[in-house]
Formats: sequence, structure tokens, C-alpha cells
Amino acid sequence: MFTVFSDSHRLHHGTELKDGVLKPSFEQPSRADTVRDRVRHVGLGEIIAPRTFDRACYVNAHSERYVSFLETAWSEWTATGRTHDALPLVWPVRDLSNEHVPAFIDGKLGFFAMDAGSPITSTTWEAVKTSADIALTGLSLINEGQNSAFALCRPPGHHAAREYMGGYCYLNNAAIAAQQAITQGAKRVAVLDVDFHHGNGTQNIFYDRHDVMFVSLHGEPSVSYPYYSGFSSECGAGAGEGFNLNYPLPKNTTWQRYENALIHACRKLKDFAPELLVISLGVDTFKDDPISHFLLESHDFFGMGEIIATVGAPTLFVMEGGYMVDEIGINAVNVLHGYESKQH
Ligand code: SP5
Ligand code: ZN
Repeated sequence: MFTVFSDSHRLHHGTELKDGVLKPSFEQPSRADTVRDRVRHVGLGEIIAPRTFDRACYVNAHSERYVSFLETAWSEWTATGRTHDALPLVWPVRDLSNEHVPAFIDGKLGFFAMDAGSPITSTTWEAVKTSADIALTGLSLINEGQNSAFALCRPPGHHAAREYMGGYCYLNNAAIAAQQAITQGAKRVAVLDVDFHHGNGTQNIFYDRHDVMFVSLHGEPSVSYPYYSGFSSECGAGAGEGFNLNYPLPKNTTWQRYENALIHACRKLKDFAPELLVISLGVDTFKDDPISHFLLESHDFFGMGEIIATVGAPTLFVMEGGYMVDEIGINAVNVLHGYESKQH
């Protein structure tokens, strides 16, 4: 399996509030390098650089005004004399108006964000755009005849919705690739999200669509970030009804329980018969992950890959979360090896 990777991910490193104190983010640059090192160490396959894509490819999954915001946020922020990373401070919750995009950057930051977990630095956009291009390059490899590909994206993407960033995510790499496949003529694409956190952004982007099915296994919202989405009652809307499927799982979920849910989810995906399967591959379901509370062991990730293979579709793996940096490479590559063990 080819891996698509770029050093440009290092252009982004953020901060986040930990117990009320602003500290370096759990989502740190060493994550992607550790996975790249593991891919090399086990000889998974060639590691290639991303190609570049037109911004129109991002606008298919996101709105024009949101992509413009990401592109110009840093210059608008520094034009006000500030030099530290840009973070939102106020949000249009419930009865506050969503109708008008503020002209001033401080208003825009809250308008286009779900939380304060995605700071914008001077070089964030460069890293973010390259991360999306990595997913799009992975899709190109599949279009050119590969059965699977690994898009080693960083920053991650699945919390980024049509019009907002959050949860370390800016552009939704998996959704951009899924939408690109549809734009190129695919009739049915599926996204399976195995990150510990609910992929609220991907759900948001495809919620009213029947051509892109979204399935997610995650920590139940009552006790897990992002708290306000991922309920099993969220099934899609309009033409998309029945094409959104959530599997919220309790605290301390082990492989036995996870495996049952994943087998069920993959049966649903197989019935849908997608021409392309995109995996939002977070490995923060690992037992030692510092921000999650599932109990998967490293060898369970091999089983995860084996079950994903039962869907029987060309598969694009897109890296999402996973914060136990020491083991993130082992766990992510175990999924890929499990998948490959079931080919031919
Ligand atoms: C892509 C992805 O996995 N994003 C996750 C974003 C999670 N952001 C909230 C983190 C809250 C951390 N709370 C830690 C408590 C552990 N002691
Ligand atoms: Zn996650």
C-alpha cells in the first residue's frame, strides 16, 4: 500500500486549554512523523509526496466563505496588531444570530469555529491545505488502479464541518476526498469513521445526502467530546435519511464490544455497495490514549483492518486522531496490515 506524506504538516503546531491552562496541543507534529517512521520500518510500501490540487476541490465539501476565512484569517488577525496564535472567544450559540458573517476577525473566528481547539498560526493554512491534498492524492492513486492507499494527513479533519473548524481540524480531508470521488462520477461513496470521537464534521457535510453514506463508531456523546453530536437518533435528513449511522459506545469499551459494533457497521456498508470506502482512521480508541476512554489493545487494530476489508470496496485510509504518540504508528499500521491480510 502506498502512503502519502508531507513534511509540511510541521508548519502547524497549536495550543489548547488543558484543565483551564493554555498548553501545547495533544495534536502535536511528532504524531505524523511517528506513523511515517513505522510505515518505513515495516516496509508497508512506497512513501510519496502529495500532488497539488485546486482550491475548488475543498469548496465542494466546505462553503466558499469558510475556505476564504481559513485562507485569510492569519493576515486579518495580525492586521489588528496581535502576534500570538488566533483563537475564537465568542460563539453564536442558540438564540444569537447566525445570519450575518461578522466583518471583524474576532467575530469571524467564533462564527467559523465549534471550539477553541483549532488555533490559527502564520503557517497553519499551508499545513491544512497540504493535508487535504494528501487525501486527494490518495484518491488519485485509487483512481489510477490501486486497491487501497494511506493518506497520512495532519492536521486531522473529521471535526471540520461545511462551515466550521474545531477539534484540531480545519479542512475535512476525508470528506473532501469522498466529495471529489462523487464529483468525478461515483454514484455511491461511504465514509467509515473509527476515530474515538464522533466525526461531527463529516456527518454535517453529508447529512442530507444519499450518495455519501456516513457511519461512525465513537464514545457516547453524554461523556465524550464533541458532546453535542453522535447520538444514534441522528440518521440523516431528507434524501439522506437512513444514510447516516451512529454507533455510540460506552466508557471502557473493549475489543469484544467494539468488534460486534464494527461487524454490524460493515454489514450495513456492504449492503450500500460503495464504489469507494473512505476510512477516517483515528487510533485514539487505544487503551493508553490520554484523551479517550476505550480500551483497545495494539493487536485489536489488526482485527479492525480485517473487518474493514469485508466491505469489499477500494479503500482510502485517512489519518485522523490518536494521541499516545509512542504507539500511534504501531496501531495505525496494524489496521493497514489487517486490511492487506484479507486482499487476494
Ligand atoms: C481529531 C481528534 O481526535 N480530535 C479530538 C479533539 C478533542 N478535543 C478535546 C480534548 C479534551 C481533552 N480532555 C482531556 C482530559 C484528559 N485528562
Ligand atoms: Zn479523535
